[in-house]
Amino acid sequence: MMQAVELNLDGIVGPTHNYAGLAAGNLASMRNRGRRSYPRQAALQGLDKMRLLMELGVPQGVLPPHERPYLPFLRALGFRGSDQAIIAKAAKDNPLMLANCSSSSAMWAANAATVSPSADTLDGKVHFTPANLLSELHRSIESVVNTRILRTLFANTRYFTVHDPLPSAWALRDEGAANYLRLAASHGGKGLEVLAFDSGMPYQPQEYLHRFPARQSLGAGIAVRHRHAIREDQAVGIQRAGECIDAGAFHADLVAMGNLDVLIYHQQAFDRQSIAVIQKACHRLLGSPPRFVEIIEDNLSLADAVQTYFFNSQLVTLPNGDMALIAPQECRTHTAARAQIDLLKQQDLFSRVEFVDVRQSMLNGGGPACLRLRVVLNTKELAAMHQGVLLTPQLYDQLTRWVQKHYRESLAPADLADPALLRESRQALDALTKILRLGCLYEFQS
Ligand code: SUG
Repeated sequence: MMQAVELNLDGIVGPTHNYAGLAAGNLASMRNRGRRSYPRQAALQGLDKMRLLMELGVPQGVLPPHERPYLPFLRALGFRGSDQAIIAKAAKDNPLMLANCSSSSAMWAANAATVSPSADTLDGKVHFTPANLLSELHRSIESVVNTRILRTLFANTRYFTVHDPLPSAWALRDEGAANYLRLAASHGGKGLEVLAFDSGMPYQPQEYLHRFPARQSLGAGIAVRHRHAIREDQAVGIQRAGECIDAGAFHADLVAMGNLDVLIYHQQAFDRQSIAVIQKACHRLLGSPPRFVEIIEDNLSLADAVQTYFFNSQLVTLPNGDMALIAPQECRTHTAARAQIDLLKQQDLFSRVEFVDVRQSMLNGGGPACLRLRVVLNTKELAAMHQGVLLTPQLYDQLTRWVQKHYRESLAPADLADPALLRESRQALDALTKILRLGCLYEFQS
């Protein structure tokens, strides 16, 4: 077995970070619609979280923001003329579409792809399936550029396969690693890949009875399992309870978190039978009983879990083998959430707790774990990927200066119509591709 690490790739918050209330079923996004946003602060908060992980000794990298407003999409919808003319016309005729093309939502990298480490796949390669993000218009735009970014970072086909996103069909809607957990004895060892889904058969009527969209299909999990060629005994599906979605937990990473042999989940997250199946499969694969912890409703209600993003903490392995919990600061002052964290620490599930301030992201319904894509890589694979995105103290300083130079302090929804915003964003991204040594990545650069 080869030594492996878990690399956290965080999405850098983009220059157009704003609150347009676009995400149906995401309570924070819906509630904060129209609020003034602070892109510079948002990006710096994200970078500070990355620096913390780096200083803890956890491998950390970055994913660049996408070009926004995304002109190619507006052109595809029939808008014609110069970039400025298109923005002016969209702002007048279809401001909602302009908002959809201006979201910085690619920052929530947990939704960028599903990743199967080489220890789990038949061909011994790391497999990526970029998510098609079909359920929300503003997010579906991300998949093309996510695919390009992943193919740039993981270009070496000897080690990596970056598939196309799944076909754009409702029965195959896919939100990536936000609905995925991997349980293993060590990062480099064989893992049990747990693929959560939100509804049963593709056209089961009950999925339409939810108040909010059920974003992850069973069909996606099955397809990912096949195309990644995950070994037979190393993949298992789990259905999420519909009540979670209606309570505002639009992804599984709002009701469960895991790392290595630890799985912490809310009582209402999954049905009991599925948990038992996973526990058994995990025991068999790991050779020892995994540590499963159920947080019961009486100790932390589903509503409080969604409000604090307790389960959206990052549970990470430190270089000394201990685990650390990187929790949103909202949990620090919340009595029930804080009590659960203290209890889990007493039970030795992790030895260290860090509270992070990612409030600008939280106001759009994205916590610490939403902001990162986990990629388990062995030593050779880590060396074979693009090194320019790996965070070092120098890169952190460069990126901080870059944000301070290019990002606006604040944005109101009406500012999305400002043609200068497009110019500024492109200048910022152009400079970023040089810092990260990415070459020509965006359409506007070609
Ligand atoms: O898809 N918010 C994102 C938050 C994603 C959270 N990710 C995970 N749980 N892994 C979403 O709902 C808000 C965008 C807006 O309103 O402009 C938004 O898309």
